[in-house]
Amino acid sequence: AQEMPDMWTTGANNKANPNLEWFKSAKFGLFIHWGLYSKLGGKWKDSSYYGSGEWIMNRAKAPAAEYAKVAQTFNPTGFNAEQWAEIAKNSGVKYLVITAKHHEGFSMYDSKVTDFDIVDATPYKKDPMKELAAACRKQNIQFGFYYSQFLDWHEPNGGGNKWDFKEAEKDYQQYYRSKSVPQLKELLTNYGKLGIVWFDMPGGLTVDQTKIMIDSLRKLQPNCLFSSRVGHDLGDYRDFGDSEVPPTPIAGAWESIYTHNDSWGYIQHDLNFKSPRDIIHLLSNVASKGGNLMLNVGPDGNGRWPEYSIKYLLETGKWLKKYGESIYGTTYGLIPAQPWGVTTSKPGKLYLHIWQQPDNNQLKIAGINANITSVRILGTTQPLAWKKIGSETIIQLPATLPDARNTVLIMEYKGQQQDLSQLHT
Ligand code: H79
Repeated sequence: AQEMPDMWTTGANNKANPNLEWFKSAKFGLFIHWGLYSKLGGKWKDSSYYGSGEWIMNRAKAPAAEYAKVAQTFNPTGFNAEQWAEIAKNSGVKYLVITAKHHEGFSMYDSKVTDFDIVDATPYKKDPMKELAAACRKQNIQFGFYYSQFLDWHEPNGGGNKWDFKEAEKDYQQYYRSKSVPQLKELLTNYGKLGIVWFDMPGGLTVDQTKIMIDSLRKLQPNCLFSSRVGHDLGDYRDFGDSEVPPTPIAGAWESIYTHNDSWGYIQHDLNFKSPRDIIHLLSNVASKGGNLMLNVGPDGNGRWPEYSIKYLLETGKWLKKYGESIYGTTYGLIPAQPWGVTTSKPGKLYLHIWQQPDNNQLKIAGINANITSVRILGTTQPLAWKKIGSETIIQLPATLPDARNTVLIMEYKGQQQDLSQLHT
C-alpha cells in the first residue's frame, strides 16, 4: 500500500529563502477580511447565517447579478487607514494581510480589469488599499494582500459558482488570463513593496501552469512571499488548515490562521470573541511550535472594527510590550508542552510561558539537561531559586505571578540543551 504523506511535514517551506527572515521572526500577523459580505454581516434576505460570513453568497446561493447590487450601497465612510494601522501597531503585529478579492469576486481596490470594484461600483469611489498600504508602511508593518485566485462567484468562468453558471461551460484558463493574473499584477505593481500575497483555494491549474503564473508574478516583486495555497507546494511558506495548530514543532517558515470570533467576514450576531487570555495563549502556543499566528479581524461594512476586536487586540499588544522578547525572533521550545504551559527559545535561552499557576507555586519542568545559569521573571531582575530532583527541575514561583494569563520566565543556560520537542523537519 502507498504510504500516506505525514500531514505535518513541512512541504513548501523547506527551501532556503532570505526573504523568509522577516517572516520567521515576525510571529504575529493580522488578517483582515473585508468585502461586500462585511456589509451583509451574516444576513441575506430573511435568513441569518453563523460563521464564515464571507461565504454568504454561496450559502444563500444568491444570484450573482443580485448580489452585485450590494455594491450600490457599500459606502464605508468609517474606514480610517491611519487608525487601522495604529491599532495594528499597538496590537504588536508585524504584518497585515487584507482581502483584495475574496471568493465573492468583488475587488476592494481600484482595478482596471473589472468595474466590479470599490472605485467603480460603489458610492465610496475611493481606493482604501492605497491608504492602508501607506499607513502600514508608516508604522513599519509588512503589508500584504489576500487574493482568491481561483474561486470567483461573480464570473461565469471563475471557480465555484454552479448555481448561476454551468460548470461544463466554465473555462478556468480564461478566468486566470482575464482576471486573476491581471489583477495580481495590478496588486504587485500599484501598492509599493508587498510582504505577502496570500493565495487561497487553488484550482484549475496544472503544476506547470502554476509555475508559469508564479514566475510572471515574481518578476514584479522578487522579494514578495507567496503563501502555500498558491497550490502544488509552490509557496514560500506553509499555511496549515484554517484554525489549525500542529501538535508538535515544525521546522521552517509556517503560519497558523485563526479568526477572532467564529467568522472571517463580519457577522453582526457573533460576539464569541477570543479573550486576551485566549489570544495570548494561542500566540504563545503557535510560537512554541515554531510558527506565526495570523489572527483575523472582520471590519463591518462601514469600515469599523468590532469593538471587542480593538479592545482585545490592544490588550494583547500590552502583553507583548512586556513579554515580546519571548515571542518575536524566537523559535519552538526545546522541551514538549508542559502541564502548566509552553516554551519558546533563543540560543542559550528558554522562555517558560506559564498558563496555569502550579500547585504549591512549584513549577516542575521535565527534560532540562542544560547547565542553568539563571531563572527570572521576564521584565524583573530578581532571580528565582531552582533545584534539580532527578530529571526534574523545580522552580519556586512567587505566590502571585505578575500576569495570571501568561507570565513568562526566562531561563538562561550554558552549553547544550537537548532538543526533546519531537520536531518535524
Ligand atoms: O478566507 C477564509 C475562508 O473563507 C477561506 N479561507 C479562509 C482564510 C476558505 N475558503 N474555502 N474554505 C475556506 C474551505 C471551505 C469550507 C466550507 Fe463552508 C465548508 C465551505 C462550505 C462548507 C465554511 C463553512 C464555509 C461555508 C460553510
